[in-house]
Amino acid sequence: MELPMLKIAVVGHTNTGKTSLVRTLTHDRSFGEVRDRGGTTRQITSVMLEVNGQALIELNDTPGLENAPELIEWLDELPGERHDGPERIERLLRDGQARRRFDQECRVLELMGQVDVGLYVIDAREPVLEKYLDELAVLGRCARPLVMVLNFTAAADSREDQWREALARLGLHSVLAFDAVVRDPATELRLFEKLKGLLDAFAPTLNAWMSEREREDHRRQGAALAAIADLLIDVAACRRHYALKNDRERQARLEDIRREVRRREQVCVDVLLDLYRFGREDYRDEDLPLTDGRWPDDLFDPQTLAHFGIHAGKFAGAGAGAGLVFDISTAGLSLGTGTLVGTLAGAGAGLAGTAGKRLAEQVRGTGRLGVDDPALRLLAWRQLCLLAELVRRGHASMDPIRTTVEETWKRKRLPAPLRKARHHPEWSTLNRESAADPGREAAIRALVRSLGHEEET
Ligand SMILES: Nc1nc2c(ncn2[C@@H]2O[C@H](COP(=O)(O)OP(=O)(O)OP(=O)(O)O)[C@@H](O)[C@H]2O)c(=O)[nH]1
Ligand SMILES: [Mg+2]
Repeated sequence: MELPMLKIAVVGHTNTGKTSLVRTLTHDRSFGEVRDRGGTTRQITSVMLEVNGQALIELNDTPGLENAPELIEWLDELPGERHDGPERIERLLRDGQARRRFDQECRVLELMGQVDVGLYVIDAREPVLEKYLDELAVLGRCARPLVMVLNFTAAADSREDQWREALARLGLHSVLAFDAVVRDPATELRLFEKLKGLLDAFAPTLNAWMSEREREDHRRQGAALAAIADLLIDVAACRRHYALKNDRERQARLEDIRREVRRREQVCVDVLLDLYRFGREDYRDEDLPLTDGRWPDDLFDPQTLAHFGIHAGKFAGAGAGAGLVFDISTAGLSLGTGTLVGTLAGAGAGLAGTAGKRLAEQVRGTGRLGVDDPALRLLAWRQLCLLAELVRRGHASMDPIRTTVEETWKRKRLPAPLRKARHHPEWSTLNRESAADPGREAAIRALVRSLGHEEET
């Protein structure tokens, strides 16, 4: 069914965050130009919100209004038809001289005549000045519904209450508190709900758009879990070999692993931030457990494990250091440094079948290093905490997730796909450039399912 396309104009005084609002609604951080000064946007710019190739909503970003006080006087001086606002606007637009004088305003008013609704963006930190009321009076003559968007409401000096009262006095009751730089799917949804209440004919269009947003949220969460699963498989399967008895080589490989795994974790953090539209420059650290877009505590510091309440492995610090254990490929058997040389081959040979034989051959003469269970638990848990934090910004009540995640990752056995990955060094991109493998893909899918299951409980 063809849904009617809803046309929206985003209007308001200059430098109130109109372009930022369009960016937020389109989820496109590259839309237009945003700067902390007036007159940044000079042209009307349209962008389409589409579902399956069908354009549902047209958003029009506009240059800021700057000269409303003079314009309202000009309009009031026109003779005749005092109460016919649109007629007066028409006369303004037909008057060449006035058009030149009120160029910016005229372009906005012309657009208003072509849209279904206007979003009037207010910098709520500003006092309720006469010039803003003049803008509302001019826009009020366009005979289009207006929704008031109170922007900068998260600022300490926001005057939201004063604005609400002033707007109510003007008979403008469709008001929404917003903060265009904090991406918050819940307020975004409230805005579309508000439009739905105001524009009956577009209810099906707005419903379709809101469902699309919901699907997008699901897809995003799925992609985030896949990114975490990918990281965990890479790290679980990570291996470094060194010649037994060559202590210098062993130390060097240990450092390799630590460096690689830290880098790999950062890749995952960046993917998560990106998925939730937080570039390093536009999220605020106090909202997230990160510092400058990174986890502040080192993954391989025993203090970090303690901080997250995860028990360090029995042999942590015995030589390999926290987070790194020898020969993790022998079916979860952790071997301390003391027993390493003597038992490696034996442990490998003790495994059943050909896999055991292969391991035994591989371990003879070489030691292997990998990342131990506690570090893997920490790695999993902190990415899931970050994800929960990112998701929670949009859905106020996600707190219970934390405890189930915590329970699993602190105490229970590691999920089967990760235990399996221990035996598949070929699955780790930390071991080889391309780790594409059907087994790896299946393990990631299974891991996503088990991670997703926790998210839902
Ligand atoms: N803290 C905060 N800053 C915002 C918000 N909205 C916009 N800004 C900032 O305010 C400044 C102006 O934002 P723009 O989106 O360019 O404003 P505009 O209304 O399009 O400006 P013109 O095109 O010049 O009329 C930029 O520095 C934005 O980063 C908000 O809700 N909160
Ligand atoms: Mg702008």
